[in-house]
Amino acid sequence: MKNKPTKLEKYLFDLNGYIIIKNAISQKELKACNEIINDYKLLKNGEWKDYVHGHNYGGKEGLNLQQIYEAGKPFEKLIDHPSWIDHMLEFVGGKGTFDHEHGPLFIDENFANIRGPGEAIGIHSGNPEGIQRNHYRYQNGKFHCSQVNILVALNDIGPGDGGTVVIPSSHKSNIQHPEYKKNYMKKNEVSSAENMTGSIEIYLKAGDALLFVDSLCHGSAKRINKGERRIVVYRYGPSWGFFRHPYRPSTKLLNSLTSFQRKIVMPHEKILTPNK
Ligand SMILES: O=C(O)CCC(=O)C(=O)O
Ligand SMILES: [Fe+2]
Repeated sequence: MKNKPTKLEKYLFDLNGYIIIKNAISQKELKACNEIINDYKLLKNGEWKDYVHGHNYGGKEGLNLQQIYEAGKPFEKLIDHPSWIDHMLEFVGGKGTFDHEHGPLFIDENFANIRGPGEAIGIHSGNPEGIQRNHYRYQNGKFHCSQVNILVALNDIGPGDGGTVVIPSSHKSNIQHPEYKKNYMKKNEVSSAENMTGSIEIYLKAGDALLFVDSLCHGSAKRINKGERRIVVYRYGPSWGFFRHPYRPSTKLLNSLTSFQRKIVMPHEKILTPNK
């Protein structure tokens, strides 16, 4: 059953720039995703396994498994998961306009992230940056966001585990946070998100998801505990968006998807050329 965004969720998303969806994926789905991650997590930066790429920004952000939607059915299911697909349609918006002609949505990046002790992603984003790709807009009673993320916890994320940190409402802020240091992608530097005034750390149970507009100022706390934090992130925008990184879905994946999923992964299924 599809989980439609409630009036309260729409209110809170508009107000804060994020909502939490409890039990977004089932225990069975969680187990299946984690078993697959066990097979991929030994990838090093720059290495491939099948169509999944080990990736890191060069700092202490942990390992990204880019193109995780290539890693099997449990990750394909996340493309249009009933717990959040209607939220994405609502918040990215464009229904009933020409924006939907070639597809309702587009995933421009999808990855799992595995992070160990001492690792974090520093604070980034925020409305004052004014970036087109991730902007927040509400007009004429409708949402028109350029990028909305679903971040699913694949294990419990509590104190010391390196939870995602957000500055609520910063998707509407007009002033750059005076404590903001834009250094999260520099080598060996992690600007701490958790100590910023006004920030809150989000704790999630395995299977819960954080849904947020990417212009929200966010990052993560540094992991202090032993072990690893596992999350999956899929980023949704309008069908006319483009891939963030130079990855493309494999033919194998495209052939395995439903028509609706294919439209989200590769909006223009049929390319028009003079020869066709
Ligand atoms: O790791 C997190 O909690 C946030 C991830 C994130 O914001 C990103 O990868 O852009
Ligand atoms: Fe981010």
